Amino acid sequence: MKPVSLIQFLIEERRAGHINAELSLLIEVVARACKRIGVATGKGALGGVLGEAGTGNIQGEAQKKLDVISNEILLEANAWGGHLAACASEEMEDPQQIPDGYPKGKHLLLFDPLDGSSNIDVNVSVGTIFSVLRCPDGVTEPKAEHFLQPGTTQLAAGYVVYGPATVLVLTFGHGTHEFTLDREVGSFILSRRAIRIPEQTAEFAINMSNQRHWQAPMQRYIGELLAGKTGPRGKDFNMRWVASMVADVHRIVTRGGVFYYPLDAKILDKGGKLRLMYEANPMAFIIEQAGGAATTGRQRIMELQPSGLHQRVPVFLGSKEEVELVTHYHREADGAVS
Ligand code: AFP
Repeated sequence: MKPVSLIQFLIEERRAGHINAELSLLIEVVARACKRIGVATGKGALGGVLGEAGTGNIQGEAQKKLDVISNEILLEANAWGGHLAACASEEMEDPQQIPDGYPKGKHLLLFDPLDGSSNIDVNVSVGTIFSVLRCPDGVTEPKAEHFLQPGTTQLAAGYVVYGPATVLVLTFGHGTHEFTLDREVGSFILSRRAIRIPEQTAEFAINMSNQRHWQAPMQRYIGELLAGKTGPRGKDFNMRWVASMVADVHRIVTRGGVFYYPLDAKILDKGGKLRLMYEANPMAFIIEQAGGAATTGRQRIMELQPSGLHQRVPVFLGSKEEVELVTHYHREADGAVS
């Protein structure tokens, strides 16, 4: 089979009427920027890119040098691309306007420039996550409120994992597709088209060290998984936790499974750990387009009306049957279902 490059695939999507020229070119710019981030992360200690940047971000987290470098690479690439009205990042409090003198486009881009940054210094896979929205008509200087659109309005979502291989996973709402970077040629090549995630799984991902802080429905559900064959589920379950959402989700996109970051007593005041606009929504779109499910434990993530650019939410995503069961346990506990 002749290899299909990302560029060819984007042309096919345009011919199929799934995307327009501007969105196609925007994805090319984002993919190119991610190749540069991949080069920077690949240098490790030799590139002087490990360790703290000495600055903090809007999340109140200490920034890693590569958080700052990745953010700058994405901002710079998209400033002159001409396909954006503005962009928003996990690393910045407010949206970034397109500098005067550069052409503006009709799209809004949200991104987590380097997800899993606490894993960088220990050489574990990290990634970039992005989501594309339409800029409301007539808006020339988009503010945070113009980004607050439900996940169902996303035009595109994707992530790039910087691991042993550099892999891009992408959806425009017509299936989820995977591209692997051919480092010799420097092109992303289609490696899996129209991915389907198995509905059943025996593999779950959660930070077990938070167990004592979980709410009762989560204690019940995970308790049943851990009881395995001897418990009500009648089968054994295995656990994985990379602590890079992008890597844990890519495992699920590759072989199925579930990923949970529930609400717990430690993060109750924040509403969750993971960010809705540039972690939960894009991952939910990708997972749903591959036949999986994504909820907050109580409702479909993509139907949430966002209330803030850096809003946090509980995340339950992956193989449909398990996500539906754990969501049922939460809704049952709320008395929303019997
Ligand atoms: P960092 O980007 O600060 O490393 O956070 C990673 C993350 O947002 C997500 O990628 C992980 O799934 C989750 O946090 C890990 O959380 P714990 O540190 O609680 O395991």
